[in-house]
Amino acid sequence: MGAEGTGMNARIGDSDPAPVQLLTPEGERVTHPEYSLSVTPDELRGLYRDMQLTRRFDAEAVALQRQGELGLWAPLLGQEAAQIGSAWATRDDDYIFPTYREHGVAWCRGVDPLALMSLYRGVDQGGWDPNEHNFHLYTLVIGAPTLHATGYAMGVALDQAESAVISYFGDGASSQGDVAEAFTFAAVNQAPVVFFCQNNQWAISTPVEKQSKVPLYRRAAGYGFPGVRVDGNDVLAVLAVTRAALEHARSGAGPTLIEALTYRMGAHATSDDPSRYRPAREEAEWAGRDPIARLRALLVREELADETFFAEVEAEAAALATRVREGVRGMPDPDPLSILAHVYSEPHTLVEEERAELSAYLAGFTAER
Ligand SMILES: Cc1ncc(C[n+]2csc(CCOP(=O)(O)OP(=O)(O)O)c2C)c(N)n1
Repeated sequence: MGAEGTGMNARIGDSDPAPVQLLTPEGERVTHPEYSLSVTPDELRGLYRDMQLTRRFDAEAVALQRQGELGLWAPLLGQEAAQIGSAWATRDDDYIFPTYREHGVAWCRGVDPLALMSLYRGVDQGGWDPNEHNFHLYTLVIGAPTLHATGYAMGVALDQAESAVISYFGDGASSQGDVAEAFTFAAVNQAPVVFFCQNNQWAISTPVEKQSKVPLYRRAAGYGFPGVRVDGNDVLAVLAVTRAALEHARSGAGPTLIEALTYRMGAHATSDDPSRYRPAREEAEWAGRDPIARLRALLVREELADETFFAEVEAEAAALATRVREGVRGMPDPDPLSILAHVYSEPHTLVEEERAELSAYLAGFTAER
């Protein structure tokens, strides 16, 4: 079947297979000739819970930014299935390179949402210990993490470790030279890395048609590794496809490119207004493909969850929002000099000079009072 028939992306040509799907928008499980997934009812409820809690604290972060408590926030609304599904596919020993929007992946790796917010509040330069979670710091330079991930994956292979690496990036980032370099290096070195592209259709105001003449997953063929397109709003399909790609990497067979077709339902960041460039009709269409509603429909259809379960998740989400709100408001301002604390691992004369200059400048404020 041509992908156009799926209504997923009218811009994709007839020769492309339909994106991998294991759960229809109506919440019905379907089979796929190449991908299957065995999940317990507990796991299905766990996936739902993670998506719902992530959505809740993401919404809270947007509200906090509007109240002036955060400098900026990049909402993940709409991308919960792509993130939770792919994160669930990773093992603890796998290493993850996120962009700046991977709040759901961070959540699944045990990174506290408050740590993410401390970065966006500007009171912390990172917020978490990457080695504690095997989850690298957020990177705002688009495309760059694909290179970091490839280098790291080559190291993993040299160490003969049996883990894999996953690198997140967007449809816009796919146009960066860094990504082309990462693909080449990963391919020729058979690096154990999965390139996970969340094609959320827009790179700020630039639509995906301006990024590529072919569907993004097809780019992989030119570099000599497999590319697969998955329905990014289907958490089960994303889990199955990412799990297979990570296994492929761990087995020494090299990289895979996954293109998860999804939609950024909110603004690119809180400084952006998508109504200025995005058709309302398109937004409405994608609202009908909500990833959380889809899994909820399955849970209801198969009687795997009742109203008590949904109410419990709601209550947990509300408690998380409260914790996040109070935590953000209570964050102390950092010592201004701490910005120079980790420039080099050893003392450095230039840094010391800057520290003295900044100290004198700050002392001026006290003297004036
Ligand atoms: C190297 C670089 N160039 C430009 C920017 C400015 N910029 C920030 S986000 C963005 C668009 C990214 O779009 P995409 O990769 O599709 O990811 P999304 O934000 O949609 O998740 C751009 C151009 C940047 N951060 N880094």
